[in-house]
Amino acid sequence: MSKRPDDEKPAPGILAPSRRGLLGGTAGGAVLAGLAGLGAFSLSACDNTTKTAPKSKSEARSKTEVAPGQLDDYYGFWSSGQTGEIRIFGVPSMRELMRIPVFNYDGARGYGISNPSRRILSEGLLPETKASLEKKGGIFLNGDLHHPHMSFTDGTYDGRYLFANDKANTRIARVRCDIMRVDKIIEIPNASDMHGMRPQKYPRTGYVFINSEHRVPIPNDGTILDDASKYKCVFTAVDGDKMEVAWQVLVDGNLDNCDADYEGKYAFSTCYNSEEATDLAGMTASEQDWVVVFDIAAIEAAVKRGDYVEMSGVPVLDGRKAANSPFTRYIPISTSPHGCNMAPDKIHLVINGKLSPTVTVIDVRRLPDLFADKIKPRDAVVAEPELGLGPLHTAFDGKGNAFTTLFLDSQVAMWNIEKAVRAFAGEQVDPIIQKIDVHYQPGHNHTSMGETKEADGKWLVSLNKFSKDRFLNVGPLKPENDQLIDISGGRMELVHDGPTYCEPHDCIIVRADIVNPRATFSRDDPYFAVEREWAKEDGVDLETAATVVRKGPNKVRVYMHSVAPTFSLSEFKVKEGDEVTIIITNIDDVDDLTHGFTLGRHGIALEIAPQETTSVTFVADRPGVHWYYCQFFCHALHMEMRGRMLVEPRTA
Ligand code: RUQ
Ligand code: CUA
Repeated sequence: MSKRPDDEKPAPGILAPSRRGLLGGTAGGAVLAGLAGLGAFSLSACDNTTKTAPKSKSEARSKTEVAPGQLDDYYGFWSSGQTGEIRIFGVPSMRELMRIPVFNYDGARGYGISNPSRRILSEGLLPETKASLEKKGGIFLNGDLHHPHMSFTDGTYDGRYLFANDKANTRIARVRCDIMRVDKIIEIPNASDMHGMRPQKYPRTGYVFINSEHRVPIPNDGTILDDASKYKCVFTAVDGDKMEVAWQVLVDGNLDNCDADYEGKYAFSTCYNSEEATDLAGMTASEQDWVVVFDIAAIEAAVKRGDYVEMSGVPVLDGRKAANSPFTRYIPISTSPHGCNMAPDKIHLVINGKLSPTVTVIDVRRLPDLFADKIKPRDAVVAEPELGLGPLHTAFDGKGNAFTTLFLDSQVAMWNIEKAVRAFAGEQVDPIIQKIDVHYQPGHNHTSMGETKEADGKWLVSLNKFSKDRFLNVGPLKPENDQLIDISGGRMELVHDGPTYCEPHDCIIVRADIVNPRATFSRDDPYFAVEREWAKEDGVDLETAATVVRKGPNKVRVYMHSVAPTFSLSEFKVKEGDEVTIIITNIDDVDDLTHGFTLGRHGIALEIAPQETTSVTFVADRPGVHWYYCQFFCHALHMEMRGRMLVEPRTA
């Protein structure tokens, strides 16, 4: 293949060091070895390792600039990988606006400290996990959040919820978009390391589909390590309304990423390690893996009939290949496919090759025939364009074009779906429109509204795993580089470099009118239902409270409220050894007037949003005076917003 005229020219005078050299010497070596086996090294794109500079600095700046006081057109919801939180960005300014703690501990906001957050972090854990955490503080402090996705109604975002996976501790979380806080987290049974996750698009979410990536022995009781036949992998549908597992399907291989169609009929997962090995050499030995298609109606009917085995309280169906299952079909794809992206045309599903330079396009209209065994699995494939090295994820502009990240080439390829279909049918037509360099090694990419039927073709973000020389050197660990690309003109133009803390895997870009969070809490919010119950039981009015209620010889509840710049209790007394619960209500009813409650030398900090009630429980084991203060700047006399807790020594 010769170099395309449209390939981006190097910026004058800038020569980039070779990233390929680096990868060849490290973990990339294994990937490259796999690629060599596939004979994929004939692409000239390999040689294109130059930097891209925007046409002119001021031109690029004017496109992304959101002037002081002006608002962005889009909310970006960014994952943060091993940081465990979701970040809210403004697009196109790429300013980070807020963070939502999800699986992580956040001392700024008391997430992992306050009772409401600890309930969320502990309640949905499996019994064996709860038991194991008992001696370790009761909650996990970390997570690995790869995929944030919004709930859908009729094929587009509906602004209700965000869902996110935790690969590290096998969980899934739901964020309420009205308050931008997590309200439920559940651990998935019979699984290990939840990875690919997508909500049902139609008729609504509905299900959240989630893949367990690593295969584990079932039962995983310590008696099995080497017997690969005992290792299992499940595809899980979580009921997004109830946040409970609806059903699981046993599959062959390791599942990776997933997506759902626009008709509510099918879900799809990429699947590697068809070899079912437990080491790298074994996992990449075969030249072929699959995309697994799940027939949702067939699965639901079987669950209804009771046609399943129950494992850990969950219906599990057999969708393995050898079982000739009515629930699944396995479409062969070259080895180790990764991203799985449904196009907004509602017809084409794009499977990204990773170790193969191709993406495979499936026409979902052929799937009924596939399930009826009228066609062979590969007959559902309608295109397989060769795009470059290491295709990982694909995004769409809603105008028939697709954008695929090329991890090894450090490029994004823009290509036309229809032309790819025609080329596959034998026509002499090149589906590739343009390639640009990104810096460096892109993983996910995402377009504005791109995973919905309202894809608008304005912006593309390339989430690059390495930034290396693009920013000031900050030490051995560098930020990632999330690059903003303008696609509104029917071509790609790189307009912004955005450093991000480890490690955004994925993001979504949502039109601003869809997201409408509250400015203050509602007083009957379920977030603090438990605290309301306590107050009722104790005959306390939360909004006027200033009282200590003794609940037993070693147990007290302290009720107070805050109004800038005072706490309703400027002092209170408890006894050494008391289990103390402080229940505090911010009665300020003003936008942006958050108070805090920090209790010195007790590791306690709370965020109390306007009209919110929260609480914290601890043992008062240090006799003496301990100051508490407000840590969110709230008033000219914010520094004075404080009080004292006296812990009286127990004499008897
Ligand atoms: S996966 S780099 Cu965790 Cu989203 Cu593809
Ligand atoms: Cu209240 Cu600072």
